[in-house]
Amino acid sequence: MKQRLLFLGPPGAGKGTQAVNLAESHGLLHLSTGDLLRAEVAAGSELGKEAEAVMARGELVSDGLVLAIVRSRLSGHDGGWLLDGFPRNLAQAEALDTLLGELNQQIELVVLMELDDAVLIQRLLSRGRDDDNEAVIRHRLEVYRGQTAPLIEHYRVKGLLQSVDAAGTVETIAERIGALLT
Ligand code: B4P
Repeated sequence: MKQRLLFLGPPGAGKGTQAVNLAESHGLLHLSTGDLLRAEVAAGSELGKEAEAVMARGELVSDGLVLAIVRSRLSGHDGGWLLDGFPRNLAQAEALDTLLGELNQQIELVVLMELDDAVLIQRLLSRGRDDDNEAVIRHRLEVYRGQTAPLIEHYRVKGLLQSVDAAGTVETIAERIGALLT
């Protein structure tokens, strides 16, 4: 059973939704950089203050901040993990490769969740988080296409990438992902 996983896909594809369920059912460490950054914002920490305005605009928080968070959580963790929303650009992916080399760990599977823009936008508008208004959502989609989508090729050439149709019920999509883990 694969237990070092990475979820990739546009905002609203359901990465967080699937990651929470899968991490719980398989006993994996769930590392969502979005959730961790929102927790820093809520706590009013220096890091949170730096991240807040960037997130509200739908842009990416600086690589250094995000990497520090990921490094502190993965170091000293020997079990399985699920990275959700990280890496988000090539610099983060390369830094992750270096970090995992240091920790003597390897990604076993990258799940790419694919969904049409119209459905993504609808899902995010119904969620209604602070950064879920239409203008910001459209900007997040542009940032995804420009900065995150190149990671698809990065992981495809490593032979790690599997695509999943992210349309349908939460349960149906969970079954599709579960079938890739054996
Ligand atoms: P994230 O927190 O990663 O959030 P997301 O990509 O918008 O959402 P996700 O794909 O996880 O969708 P979800 O399951 O919630 O990023 C937010 C911001 O944080 C970024 O814009 C950036 O500023 C910053 N950030 C995060 N990571 C970063 C990094 N590495 N580097 C720099 N900056 C970073 O689902 C969305 C909605 O759809 C929910 O309401 C859900 O209930 C619904 N849904 C899910 N599955 C469904 C289904 N099957 N059917 C119907 N609805 C469904």
